[in-house]
Amino acid sequence: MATKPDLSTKNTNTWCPGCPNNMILAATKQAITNQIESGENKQGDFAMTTGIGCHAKIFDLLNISGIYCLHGRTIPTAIGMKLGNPNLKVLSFAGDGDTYAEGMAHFIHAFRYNIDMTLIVHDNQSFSLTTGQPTPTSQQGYVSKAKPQGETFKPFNPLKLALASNATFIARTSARDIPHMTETIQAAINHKGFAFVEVIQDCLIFNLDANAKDKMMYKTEPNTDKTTADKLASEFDYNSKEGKIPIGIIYQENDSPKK
Ligand SMILES: Cc1ncc(C[n+]2csc(CCOP(=O)(O)OP(=O)(O)O)c2C)c(N)n1
Ligand code: SF4
Repeated sequence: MATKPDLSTKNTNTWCPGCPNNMILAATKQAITNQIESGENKQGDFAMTTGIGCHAKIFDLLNISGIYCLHGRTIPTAIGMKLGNPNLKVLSFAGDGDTYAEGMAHFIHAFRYNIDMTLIVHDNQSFSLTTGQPTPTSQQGYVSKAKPQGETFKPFNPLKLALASNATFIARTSARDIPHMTETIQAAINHKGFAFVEVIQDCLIFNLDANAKDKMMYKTEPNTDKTTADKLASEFDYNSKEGKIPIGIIYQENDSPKK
């Protein structure tokens, strides 16, 4: 029988009380636990990288090895880790600011390289650690200290960008739904190739208008068809609080090569 994993640390939790990053941590722990208890992996198989931001504090609270990277550099560091030890299951935690702004070039090329690892983006539509500047997924009109007259730029859709970059695994889940997040993260861990999981996450302090989108969300079946994936990815307009947000495996290429 597999040993019960010990994924907690004794470090102080410095997230705001009730921050949904706690839910992402809980789901990640559960996904790793499921992998270990099913005999697929050992705790020592897992390693992580994080960016810099509120999301990155997961580094303090998840008991696996890793590197706390530079802002925007969580993906290339994870790729280096995986190339150094191909037996590792590497989880890369990133913010929307972290990955869709400063780290954007790494995000696009990671889909081409299709290295066997998992990217989890905590998308709260805000650069929260640095007090709420707008990111590339913030909605137009978002008023912050950085843009007191409101964000003027249109947000882009990272799932559509991933599809255009030939991603082999794209999923979206919600930080308000721990079982769905757990299932999605586990599927990403087991995908042979670069698995991108976008977690829609509220921030309790900044960009409050972007919060509470769960009424718009619905669960979709795992999909392997690119045209359907494009339609699913297009449903959520990051600029709007109306319409539908599909969550689940938006696209998975079945014959993705193992790297
Ligand atoms: C190279 C570099 N660029 C910029 C920063 C400043 N910085 C640190 S955290 C942060 C915001 C993080 O926002 P996001 O990645 O969206 O994560 P969140 O805090 O929302 O979880 C920024 C801009 C930095 N520390 N290093
Ligand atoms: S600022 Fe937002 S994202 Fe950061 S810890 Fe607080 S609630 Fe969480």
